[in-house]
Amino acid sequence: MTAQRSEHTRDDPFPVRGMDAVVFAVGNAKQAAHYYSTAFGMTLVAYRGPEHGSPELASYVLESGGARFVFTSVVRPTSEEGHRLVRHVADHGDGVVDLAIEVPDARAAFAHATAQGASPLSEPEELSDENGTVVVAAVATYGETRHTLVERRDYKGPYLPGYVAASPLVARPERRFFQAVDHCVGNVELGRMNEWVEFYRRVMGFTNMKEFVGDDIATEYSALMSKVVADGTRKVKFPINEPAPGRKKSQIDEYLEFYGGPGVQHIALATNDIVATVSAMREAGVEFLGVPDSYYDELGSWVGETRVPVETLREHRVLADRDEDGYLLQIFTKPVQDRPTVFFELIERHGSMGFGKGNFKALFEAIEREQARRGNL
Ligand code: TYF
Ligand code: FE
Repeated sequence: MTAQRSEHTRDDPFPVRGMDAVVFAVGNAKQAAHYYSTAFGMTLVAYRGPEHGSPELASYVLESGGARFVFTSVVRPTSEEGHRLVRHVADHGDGVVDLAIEVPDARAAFAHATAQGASPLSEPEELSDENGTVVVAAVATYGETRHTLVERRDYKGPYLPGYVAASPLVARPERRFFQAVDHCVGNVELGRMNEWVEFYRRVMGFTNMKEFVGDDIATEYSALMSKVVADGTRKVKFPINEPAPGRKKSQIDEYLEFYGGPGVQHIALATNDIVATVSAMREAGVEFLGVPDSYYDELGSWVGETRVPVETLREHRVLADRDEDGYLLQIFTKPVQDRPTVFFELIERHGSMGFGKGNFKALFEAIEREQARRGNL
């Protein structure tokens, strides 16, 4: 109790413990659970469905270290929530419905957020089972995305009350592919980025990180603007993109068109061996964006010493960037569904707290090649 209370300080009205889960609404959660097991090396740990008193929804909870994904699909809609999720999948395709945040006190977090103007979606509610008690509440963010605020107290169950422990669908990989969610990126409409940055500042006390994509980069390389907000501990980082007028159709406009509005664009996953992870995921059929060979001809001269030599980065098409704090290695998947919407990033950080600013040109050109291939440029 004192430990919980001590996280509340006068200067942090909205303390967070980290990301609790990324929750996806999909057409077929059973198959999604299989894909994220085989292709992302994740492990099924919990399930809730018709066999266990939930006739309406089937939800699969997968973990990789501290990263937790939940895949929900509708078996037969009966309630308001079931119809909402049916509509979400119809309107947006498979996508993220909830960036759930773990907080020390969900009631206080909800009260603060709503007092600061966040739209309440679900009042604080205590959920209990034999494993303990969890308090959850939810507020709205961009598009039809929400933030559930999860207070876990001493909860010992595999996820939330109502879920049962489940066995892995396939053998666990020898090595974890990734161990945490590094950041979650939202795409919002033209001209709305600053409003959402202000939303996170006001509602959650998040602050601007210095990295951003301004007009200069937007018009020269691509057509987007981006700013990053984060909590005081930087465990939760939310970049926000908006389309910008550019030479070509913005990748953000393509997303907004195919997603049917604002939503989560990419989830970045922290790994400590990006080369091994990319190799394993490629082996399992995951497609990554490629950069031209010339990127690596120049890389060696400015990026300096990295854990893996530039020739290995070249072989795996991994990007690298360095700033005053250190360096990072990163790579991006192609969209993981038929709609050109949600994709993933793998990121291996060595000191750098950035997002790969030095790669924006190469990355955005790679994305544009994919847009052109799809006929959306
Ligand atoms: O999260 C970021 O800011 C980086 C860069 O469409 C980025 O991963 C920004 C926009 C985008 C793809 C990547
Ligand atoms: Fe990113």
